[in-house]
Amino acid sequence: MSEHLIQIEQHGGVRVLRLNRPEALNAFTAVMLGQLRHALEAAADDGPTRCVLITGAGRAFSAGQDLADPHVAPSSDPAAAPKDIGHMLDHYYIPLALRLRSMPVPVVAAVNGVAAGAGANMALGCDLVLAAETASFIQAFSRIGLLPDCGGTWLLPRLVGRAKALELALLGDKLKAADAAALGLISRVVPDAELADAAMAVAQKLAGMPTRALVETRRAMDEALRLDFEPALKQEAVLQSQLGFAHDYLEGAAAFLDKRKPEFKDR
Ligand code: LHQ
Repeated sequence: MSEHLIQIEQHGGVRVLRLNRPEALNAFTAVMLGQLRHALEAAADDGPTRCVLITGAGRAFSAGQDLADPHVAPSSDPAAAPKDIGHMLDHYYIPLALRLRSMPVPVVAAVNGVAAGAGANMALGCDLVLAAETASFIQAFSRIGLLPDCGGTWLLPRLVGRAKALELALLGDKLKAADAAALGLISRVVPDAELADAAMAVAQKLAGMPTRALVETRRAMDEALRLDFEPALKQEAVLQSQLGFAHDYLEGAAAFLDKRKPEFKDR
């Protein structure tokens, strides 16, 4: 049996997925990416799980693709044909990025240390991103002759605008967590010692909320980014109509009127 490169814990409705190759700053190997995909599928299929929290073991969140992995490492034999590293994207990163963005529950990233390359963009693809004060984000791709992947070219300009997105991507400099928050790249920075508790509190709060409404909000916002104003208004009406027939709305509105705490259960 292969090692547990993704550690899985359950805390009530929160499924914690911990990237677990601390000796290599949680750099992704093909095996690890496969385990992460499997863990996300399992969380998506698990009814009681109402929020996923992704974090890293040790001092890093993730240093991105493991550059020593045989799938991408340049051959020491100059006569060997170059590898097509695009296969890693097609087979591992693209399905993973799509899965993250379409999870039936909200996904929180707790960035506990450096997040570089695909590690950074995997975090930025989550719904809420909290970071420790000493964490950092590096679009490390340009340093090694690549371009931002794992959604970077899509996410960065949308999150921070073209000028800053290009600055981050072209220079590949380390961005401190506080600067990432000031730019609007992430949602919140907390002292290192408080990250685990703060992220769990956010995840537990989300787990107690009307999951379907949260997930439709993510989907509607992603979709609205490519819509004009009027189609976006119409999309809201269609989705709101659907949510209006669901248990959680009926329960939420009734609980408000009854002055009691609602019990949400849709997923
Ligand atoms: C690593 C790595 C690493 C292997 C640290 N690999 N070992 C997709 C598909 C196809 C192809 C390519 O790419 C992609 C997407 C990508 O993600 S491309 C970007 C890949 N990532 C990087 O280029 C980042 C490389 N790492 C770094 O620049 C530094 O390690 C950072 C800035 C993250 C941290 O620096 P330090 O805190 O100084 O730590 P360190 O460099 O000393 O690393 C500690 C250990 O982790 C070290 O191993 P060692 O045996 O010497 O202790 C590193 O070799 C290993 N490690 N990143 N990506």
